[in-house]
Amino acid sequence: MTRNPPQHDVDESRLETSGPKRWAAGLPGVAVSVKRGVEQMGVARTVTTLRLLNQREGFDCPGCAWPEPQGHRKLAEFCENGAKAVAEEATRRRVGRDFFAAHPVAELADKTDFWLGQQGRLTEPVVLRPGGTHYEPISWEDAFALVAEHLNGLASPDEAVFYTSGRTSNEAAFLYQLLVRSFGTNNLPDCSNMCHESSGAALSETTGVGKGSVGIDDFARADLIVVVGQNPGTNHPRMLSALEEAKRGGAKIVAVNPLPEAGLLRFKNPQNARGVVGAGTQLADEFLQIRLGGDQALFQAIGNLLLRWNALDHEFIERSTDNFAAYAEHVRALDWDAVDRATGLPRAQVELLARMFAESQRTIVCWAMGLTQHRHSVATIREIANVVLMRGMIGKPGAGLCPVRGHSNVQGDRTMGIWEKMPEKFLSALETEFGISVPREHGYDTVASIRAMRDGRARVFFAVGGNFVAASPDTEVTSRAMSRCDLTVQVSTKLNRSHVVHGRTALILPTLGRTESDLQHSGEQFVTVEDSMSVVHRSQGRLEPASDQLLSEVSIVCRLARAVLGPEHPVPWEEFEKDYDLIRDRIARVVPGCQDYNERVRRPDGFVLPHAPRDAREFSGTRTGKAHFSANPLTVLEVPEGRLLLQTLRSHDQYNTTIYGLDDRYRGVKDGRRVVFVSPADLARLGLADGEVVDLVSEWPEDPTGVVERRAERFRVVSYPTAAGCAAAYFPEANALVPLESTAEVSGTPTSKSIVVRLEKR
Ligand SMILES: Nc1nc2c(c(=O)[nH]1)N[C@H]1C(S)=C(S)[C@@H](COP(=O)(O)OP(=O)(O)OC[C@H]3O[C@@H](n4cnc5c(=O)[nH]c(N)nc54)[C@H](O)[C@@H]3O)O[C@H]1N2
Ligand SMILES: Nc1nc2c(c(=O)[nH]1)N[C@H]1C(S)=C(S)[C@@H](COP(=O)(O)OP(=O)(O)OC[C@H]3O[C@@H](n4cnc5c(=O)[nH]c(N)nc54)[C@H](O)[C@@H]3O)O[C@H]1N2
Ligand SMILES: [Mo]
Repeated sequence: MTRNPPQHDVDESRLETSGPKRWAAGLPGVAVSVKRGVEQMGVARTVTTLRLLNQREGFDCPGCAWPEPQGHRKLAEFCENGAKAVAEEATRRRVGRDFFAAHPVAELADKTDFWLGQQGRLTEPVVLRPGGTHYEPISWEDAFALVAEHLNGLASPDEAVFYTSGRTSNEAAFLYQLLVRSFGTNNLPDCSNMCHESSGAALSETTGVGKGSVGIDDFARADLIVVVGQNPGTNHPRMLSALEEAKRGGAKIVAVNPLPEAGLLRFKNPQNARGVVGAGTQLADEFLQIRLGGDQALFQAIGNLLLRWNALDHEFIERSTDNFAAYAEHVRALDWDAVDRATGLPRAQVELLARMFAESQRTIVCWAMGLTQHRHSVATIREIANVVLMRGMIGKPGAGLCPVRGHSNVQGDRTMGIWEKMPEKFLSALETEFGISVPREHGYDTVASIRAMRDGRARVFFAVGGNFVAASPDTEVTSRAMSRCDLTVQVSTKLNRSHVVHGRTALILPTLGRTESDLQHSGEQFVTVEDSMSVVHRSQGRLEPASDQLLSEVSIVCRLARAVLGPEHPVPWEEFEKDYDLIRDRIARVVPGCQDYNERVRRPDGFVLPHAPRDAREFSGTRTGKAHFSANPLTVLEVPEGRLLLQTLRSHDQYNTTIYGLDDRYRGVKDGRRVVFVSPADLARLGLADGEVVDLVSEWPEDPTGVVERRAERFRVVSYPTAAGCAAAYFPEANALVPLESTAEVSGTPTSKSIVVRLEKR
């Protein structure tokens, strides 16, 4: 079996580059949405589908977790990349039994994720038997029996791992964790382990709630918005409208990023005339081109200056926080040389940002993967919380902490119990509600799951959504780990790499997507989701399903539960499948903040989950009942001579491992993905030139073997204005370089944004 991800079905020789764009969206964005829609869906379906996207009677965009505006929605409340996400799901292309008969798995294993995804929607359950060469059709009943036989044959429930990606609805997620815990394990890794886990960890310690504290309306009221380690122009395009509105209301916007990302610099809003024919709105007032991993130092420096200037909210600090003295002592002794080395920023610019913090009465700090995927990510986010707390910027309009989530329901899945270490309160509520007993020992997160499979301690891998093999770090190790399993099961909408790198027996269970109608015994069902700002609302697909063989995720979980747990199990699985209101009645009784769930999700804009720091400036969730300042040793990522620090990021034409196309328009890349962005100064220093082809080699010290090298082959060097000493390449092509053991302290998130590499000429 090929273990290194294949590359040959994309002709990288056509690749062209033209440097970064200075503005985002505008008419090219509209044109691309329509083009992709029509290619995949045809004209009529494109019109119907896009008309329902993010409307109250329609479905939630399966793209990102950015919220919809409250009260007023425009006719087109979506962005170019949301439209691509929908086109990808609502495509008319199909993968049926003929496809699997024609293509042996060994052949499919040699295709890129791009090729696999482009084949279309999965249409019926298929199985790959031990030693088999092709996936072949299997009935749903036989598929569930097969999974049950494997699960019930394990020596312990902890030998099974149950992954979730963040598109799963609240209803399906709630039932899935109930099934897994009833079966007897907390092995519930999810994509969040690789995503915002560091944010959740830092925020629950500092504010008592592992979620953001701002609502969408706060943006228009802010006078300073700092966007750190995030590329909204590509990954949360509707956020640009909120930034534009804030800007018009007088807010200052600051971008902190190693790359000059187009969306942060200037935005041409396709929904107004200025955006269509004019120059658009300049968004960022300041751009701090920081070194990778330098943000902890930056925020300590800001803390140091705020202290020095006595720009503190004394009353708030006194009344609502603890440990301020220890923090102040630590940050007063700051080593400014270390700040220089870590950030690479001129001190004047650091001071300027500190001054903006000092002068602002309403500040929001937003961040995403640029902060969460480093060894010291949790410390970095704690440092942001420190600065926000010093200024009392939480629990008041126009201010707060804003981790911007990725997958459209990743936050909701957590609320519903998808976590390897749910708190005791939740677990005992489950037991009381259903008359069952559930385990207390923490389960495996994503990295621990890979280790367990690699070492033979886990033998069954089950995934609701996602593409575990491609999204996880250390591609070769992860592939080997998957191949060691007795059974791998993927509940999916489209073909991906996790179907072709598999266990001895493998199942693909095709499911309905967000856009499709879900008809059950009691009639058409809707599901619910939670966005990045804790708003819970309904989502209802209207399109005819891609095949009449598809089951909803809820049906799959309910039927599997009956097969695994037997007909006598106290949870009424059969009733839940017939009528999702019955699931919501239980969510209402088990999940904190979800009282009257069925009634409140039916309101036009849904409802907002409670958040004590945001709602009442209360911090009852922390250990001391107060917001917590923390003193964190400063980390400076040192890079040996001749090496670069590499981040792995998203192009404008992908959704995680789903590749929509081969262009990264805002960064000026056309027709290819195997590129590595390096600054002109570094190229000169390393003796490399734009256009040269190199291997990326990561170096990781591993005892007792010494330094272990990992290699990703054939990347085109692109001269690009990134911060000095830093490089960038696309995820998932570069995942092979991320060592499994290289994880963030506390959160365990793979360090996908700071990998030491050298570039080796071919
Ligand atoms: N169209 C589209 N939308 C998406 C996704 C997608 O793939 N496609 N993915 C979804 C998911 S799951 C997520 S989590 C989000 C991801 O949203 P983002 O976090 O915006 O995604 P990345 O492409 O990983 O970009 C990271 C950004 O942080 C910067 N950065 C990297 N390292 C550092 C650092 O050390 N410091 C600072 N200050 N900046 C840094 C990078 O230059 C880049 O601009 O988007 C979601 N939305
Ligand atoms: N190097 C590196 N690695 C990273 C990251 C990075 O920045 N750099 N980012 C990390 C992040 S932030 C995340 S969130 C993870 C993402 O990890 P995952 O969530 O595991 O990956 P996705 O690519 O989003 O999953 C795509 C697959 O989901 C399936 N799918 C799509 N819609 C549905 C649906 O409605 N139901 C079901 N059942 N299946 C569906 C399709 O089959 C599709 O192929 O990757 C992480 N990995
Ligand atoms: Mo994510």
